[in-house]
Amino acid sequence: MGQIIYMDGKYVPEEEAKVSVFDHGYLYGDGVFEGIRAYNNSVFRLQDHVDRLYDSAKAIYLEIPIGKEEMKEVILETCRKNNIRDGYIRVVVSRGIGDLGLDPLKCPVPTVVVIAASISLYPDELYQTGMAVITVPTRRNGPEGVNPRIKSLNYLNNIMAKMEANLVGAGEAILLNQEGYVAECSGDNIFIVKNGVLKTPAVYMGILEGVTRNEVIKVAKKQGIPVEETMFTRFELFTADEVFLTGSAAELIPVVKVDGRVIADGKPGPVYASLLEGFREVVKEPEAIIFK
Ligand code: PXG
Repeated sequence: MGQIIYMDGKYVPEEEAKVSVFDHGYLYGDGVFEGIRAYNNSVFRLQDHVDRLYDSAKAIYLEIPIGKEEMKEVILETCRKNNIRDGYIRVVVSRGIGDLGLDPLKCPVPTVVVIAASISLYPDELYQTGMAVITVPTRRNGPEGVNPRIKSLNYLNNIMAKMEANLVGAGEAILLNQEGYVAECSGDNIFIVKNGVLKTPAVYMGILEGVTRNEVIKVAKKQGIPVEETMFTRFELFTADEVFLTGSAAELIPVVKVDGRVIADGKPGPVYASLLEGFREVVKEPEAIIFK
């Protein structure tokens, strides 16, 4: 069955959900987006995602034509229209239709799209055996350009990194920042465990402040695991006791090899297992309920 898409104030069949070739989201990657999970009839951390969307928009001088409360209701209603209780939601706000020039002032009305789809989960096996990843030559763009805190439609940097990983059969790409410190992956944040301490790059290192990342930090604190938001290099990755990645789609994924170095004994570790269990408890808590 075709999906129902929210587009510019209307719920339309997917065949009718078409974006103009003059939309600056298409012409220039000029826009912002969110990827959100629904679990168990509830949208996970809806407020956090909506806040990040509006912050991203603000940073690129984009005024979203509806308010946050209406946006939350639109996201929930799009889930209802597609009968989604567990799924993956994509919100896209682009600059809108303009002319072929760069000037965003020629785009009077932003385009707003919400898609609520079922999620294709990663194979269970990945969570048991872990993933091999590499650091890639493409660096995370610095905050002096398109700040990595902006979840912009301009993901070319991340896509190049992902290609570099794909080409050598690695599951994800770790990007270093401009100074050579570990930043994050193409679509996930990164954590290491060393001597019982959980470490993740600080937001000022030039990363997207992941909703899953922040949740994992909270779960760790609740479990009494010390957490440091800090900076570290590839050396700390290679010599870590545990490495794992976080993201809305992936949740928590263990990493067992980085650039050919086997991490510890090559198996997902106990801190990872405990955090995954804690996280999967948290997502069960009812929050932004879809069907009342
Ligand atoms: N860093 C980057 C650069 C991201 O794009 C995350 C971290 C994790 O953030 P959340 O809030 O989801 O915990 C993301 C999220 C995909 C895909 O298909 C992933 C993301 C965006 C679009 C697609 O893997 N990213």
